[in-house]
Amino acid sequence: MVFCTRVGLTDDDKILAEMLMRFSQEKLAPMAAILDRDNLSAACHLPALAELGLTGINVPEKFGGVALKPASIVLAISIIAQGCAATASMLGAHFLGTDALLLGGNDAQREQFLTPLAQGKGLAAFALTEPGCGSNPAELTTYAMREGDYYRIVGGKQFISNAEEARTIIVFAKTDKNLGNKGISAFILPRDTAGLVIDRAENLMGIRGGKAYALTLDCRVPASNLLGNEGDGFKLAMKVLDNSRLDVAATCLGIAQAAFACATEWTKARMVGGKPLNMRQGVQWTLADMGCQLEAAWGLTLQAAYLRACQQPFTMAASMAKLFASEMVNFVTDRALQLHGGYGYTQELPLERFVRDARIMRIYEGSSEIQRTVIGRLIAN
Ligand code: COS
Repeated sequence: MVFCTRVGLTDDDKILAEMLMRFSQEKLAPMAAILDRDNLSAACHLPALAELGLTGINVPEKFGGVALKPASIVLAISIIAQGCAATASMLGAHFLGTDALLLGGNDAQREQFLTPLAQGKGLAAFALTEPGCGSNPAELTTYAMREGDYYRIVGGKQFISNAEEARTIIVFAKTDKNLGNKGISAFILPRDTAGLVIDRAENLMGIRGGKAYALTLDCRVPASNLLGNEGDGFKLAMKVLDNSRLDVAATCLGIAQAAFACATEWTKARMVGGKPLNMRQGVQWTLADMGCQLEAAWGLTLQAAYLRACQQPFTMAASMAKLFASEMVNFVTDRALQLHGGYGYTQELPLERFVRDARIMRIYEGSSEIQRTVIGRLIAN
């Protein structure tokens, strides 16, 4: 399948795709199994990602980025994920933090904090989830109290990707305990802030190179580190998540593309009863179902990217893309493993890793159930 013949992609995207495909296959793919097996951080790839401008593809040039259009961002993330899903996931978490600065920050905050992140001088992280709340951020219990020219932030966070490796963490905290989601504010927290304690990384089933940590906070940040006004945090998080759901869909496309490629090659080469596996009707039907699902997910994802590029509302389209692509990648990786038989279940081949990597896609950055809630509410209204 040729990426750049897809609707919405251009000749420039073809050049981008060829360059990234080389990087993904030559640099990322050979390391992917090692990061997974040895539980190492994909942050080892940060210098190379920065050199290619990938740390700032969502950021305008004015703030150190390279400002790709949304469809090109989808393309880029999908190609990174083909080589190493953990690296794509780490970049996705970086974009959560940088998008928050871009959408919620003033120019002084962007210059100070966003520019070095876009240039890849460090990673960003986005600390919304807590031990007691993931799907419903309105229930978060980390508090921020104004103390003169500072805010004191006290609480705990859970499953925060990139936290240990980050240069800057965007932290969400209640500035008014009585206002539900309208009492949530967002703060810029430099990683070296005193009182920030980062626990050891979680031992994850998949995406093991995309590290996630628990945080304990009793920190002070300058009042100028507040993003927007007090109470703006929830809507900012929702806007950032609209973007990030496209990034997750793109990661799903990349993992599924890699699994599908393995399946098509394997079934062509594997002989059963004197003919290649892919000459069997049952196998062809499985490949057909996988291909249809993958193409449908591409369609939904590029449609959402198109709406985003046109500055049209794209919340529903992003949720549809994330929901469908995350379910799709679980289907495609499962069928790809099945077509490989016993070999697929071994760590000699990447199929079992693809299956493990795919599983979190239905959970993080809004579970499938949350996406159905977002879509269902928008349809009903
Ligand atoms: N963009 C901008 N504003 C949005 C928005 C979006 N995508 N979604 C909601 N809002 C606004 C609403 O318009 C509403 O504004 P007003 O109060 O001015 O009317 C406000 O935010 C509250 O919206 P809503 O009532 O829908 O909030 P809920 O508390 O019911 O939120 C969902 C429901 C499910 C949408 C939300 O809690 C959610 O997305 N949860 C999942 C969080 C998540 O993905 N966590 C993963 C970890 S973070 S990496």
